[in-house]
Amino acid sequence: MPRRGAFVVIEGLDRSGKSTQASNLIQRLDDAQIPSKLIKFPDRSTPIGKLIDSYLRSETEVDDHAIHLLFSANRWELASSIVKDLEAGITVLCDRYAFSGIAFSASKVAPSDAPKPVVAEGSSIAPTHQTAPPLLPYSWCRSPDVSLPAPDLTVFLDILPEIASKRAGYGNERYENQEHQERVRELFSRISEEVEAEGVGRWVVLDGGLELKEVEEAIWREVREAVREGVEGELGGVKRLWD
Ligand code: Z5A
Ligand code: MG
Repeated sequence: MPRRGAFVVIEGLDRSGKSTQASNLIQRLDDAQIPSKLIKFPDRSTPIGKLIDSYLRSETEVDDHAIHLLFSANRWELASSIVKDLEAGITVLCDRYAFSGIAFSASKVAPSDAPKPVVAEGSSIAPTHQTAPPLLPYSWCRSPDVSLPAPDLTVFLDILPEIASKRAGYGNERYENQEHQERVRELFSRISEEVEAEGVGRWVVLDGGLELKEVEEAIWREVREAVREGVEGELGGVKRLWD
């Protein structure tokens, strides 16, 4: 089997520490003289990325379907260079990927359909909540990313939305509210089950609420193993998402 770099994705809820850990990790890879590259989605530097940036800052309104396709197109812009780097022996570390795309879009509900307490006036019965229907079907959200390069390892940083909401910068952009984040967390759980069932690489859940150093060490152990598998030819060729 060919030797190649490992494709490692860091996913997680907002403010779970993905970008902090990704930059620490790239430094460690560099120190260990492992050829590596850090990429991030959305990549806000491309023309498509600039549109996405404006949408996330709520400066532009874009149809939910269209913005989902733009997030995916933003990944496709880099797909062939990811494969080229992996085949050249470079480990590619990616801060958010297609799993964020599915989780954030499939968790959208119409504002007027948001769950409301259902209780008769004067009733002593505790309120129940209706589940609002999703705006975009889950399978539709998955489809534009079919055939993108598949990660060998996805590290998911789990954190309770109420803890994440206390971290710096929370709430500045679209989607950064606890209700949406709860739905996103459920969607990530469904995605992780599919990744495991369909053999789309390894999915590891780590506690993003721990001390920075503890999280870093736990990620490093997983990444080192993925890099070793790549060097020793155990990863095989680059696989494709959901194939
Ligand atoms: N999105 C989408 O809809 N569709 C897609 O296809 C994709 C994304 C790819 C912007 O993403 C939005 O795009 C995002 C998903 C959606 N929506 N929301 N909401 P982004 O990746 O550009 O978002 P960001 O601005 O980088 O934020 P983030 O990723 O949510 O944050 P983070 O990278 O996970 O956290 P951090 O910046 O590393 O850390 C946040 C703060 O916490 C910082 O002050 C750290 O010092 C602190 N921190 C980090 N770790 C710890 C620990 N362990 N303890 C204490 N404090 C910590
Ligand atoms: Mg980040």
